[in-house]
Amino acid sequence: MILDPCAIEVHNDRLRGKHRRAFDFVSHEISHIEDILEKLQKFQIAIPSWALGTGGTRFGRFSGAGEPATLEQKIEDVGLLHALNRSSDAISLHIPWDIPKDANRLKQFASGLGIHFDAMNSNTFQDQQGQQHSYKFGSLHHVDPAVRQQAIDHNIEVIRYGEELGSKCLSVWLADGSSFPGQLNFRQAFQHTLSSLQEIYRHLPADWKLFVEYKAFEPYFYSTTIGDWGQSLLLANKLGPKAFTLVDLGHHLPNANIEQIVSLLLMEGKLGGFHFNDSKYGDDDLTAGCMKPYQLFLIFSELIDGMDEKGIAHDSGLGWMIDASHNLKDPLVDLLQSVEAIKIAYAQALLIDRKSLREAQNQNDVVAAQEILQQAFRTDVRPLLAEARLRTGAALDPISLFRTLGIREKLVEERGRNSVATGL
Ligand code: AOS
Ligand code: ZN
Ligand code: ZN
Ligand code: ZN
Repeated sequence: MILDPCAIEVHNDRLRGKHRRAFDFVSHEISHIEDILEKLQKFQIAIPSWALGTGGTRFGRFSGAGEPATLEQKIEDVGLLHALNRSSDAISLHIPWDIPKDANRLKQFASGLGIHFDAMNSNTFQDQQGQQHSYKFGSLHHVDPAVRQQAIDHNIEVIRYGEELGSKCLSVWLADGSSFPGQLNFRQAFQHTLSSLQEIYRHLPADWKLFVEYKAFEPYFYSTTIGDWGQSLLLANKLGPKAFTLVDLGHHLPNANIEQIVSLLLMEGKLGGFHFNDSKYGDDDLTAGCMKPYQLFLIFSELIDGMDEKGIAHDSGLGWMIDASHNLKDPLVDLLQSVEAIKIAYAQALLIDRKSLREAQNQNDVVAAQEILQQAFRTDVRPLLAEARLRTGAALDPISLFRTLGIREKLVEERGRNSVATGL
């Protein structure tokens, strides 16, 4: 047992007095505090298996010690996060990095830690050992039908694994694109992608969703076959009611207005889910909220407004997931930071005075509208998150507890210094 449950109680008892004072201070000003706390307690963010190890850069990988080397250990890591913050109750797997050998046993092991299996991710952006055809020139969009078929079959296999684990969603991200003008016939590449996805969609169980992730550039730098939300939405609309657009915050051209994109996708009933991360330049995959917390808040503002209008449950209506990976921090601590940042933005957006905002908008009162948003954004909601954690048996300060308990050191002791996670 890496984390002794009593340790959380001891930790919370020590911090309780200080927390009370901070909580009382902010909560007096908030009329619907209980409603917000309830929502915060329910809000869960899935953890991608590939974020549990240090990520690579284009130039090298610097693995940390004690990374999870097996799928069990990855689940164990997410279980640890969830025990600390009670906000990460699912893991998102990636095939072939996380092939489940004994799905039933894994399911049991995970549910013992309060963890279930979120979206399954396929991989047709790398060639695997023994694979017949190469993805060098793409997968679902490839000019050769045999390559397309191989990629289709892989996605169907991923669905099968997911079914065994109780997942309900397939996320497809393609590296398909081109780096040089003239390399591709755009319309043909798009049509091939559509017909390949249609074949995958035919194999999607009735209660599953298919998420189509777009990305403006990288690994190719002239065109991406699913390059933006328009292309993803076009595909999702043609595929049918189980297909949705997935928004990864790092996948836009610089300065894109992501909050406007998500508001329209929601309006169309085609927003499937999120990959949270933050960036300064491109798909930097940094910790959520570390660069542009106001953008994250504005995105949540649109999400809440749109979800409430449509009666979509905040906690279960959309797929919330982190997609981050980098080289510098302990991945578990980093994930705690990301979850906290996402929930801060969510809580701040819950504070927005919607009625006054609508009035200001209808009267073209620009100043009032801005003031209303900034009033919410500038509120320190951290005590609300802490209170929600306290009420669910999580730690008041997960990061400090992780560090004082020496959790990473214990993992290193158990797994060894050279234990490395599979992934990029
Ligand atoms: C790639 O840039 C995308 O963000 C993917 O969602 C993800 O990082 C990948 O599928 C990991 O395997
Ligand atoms: Zn992503
Ligand atoms: Zn990405
Ligand atoms: Zn990213």
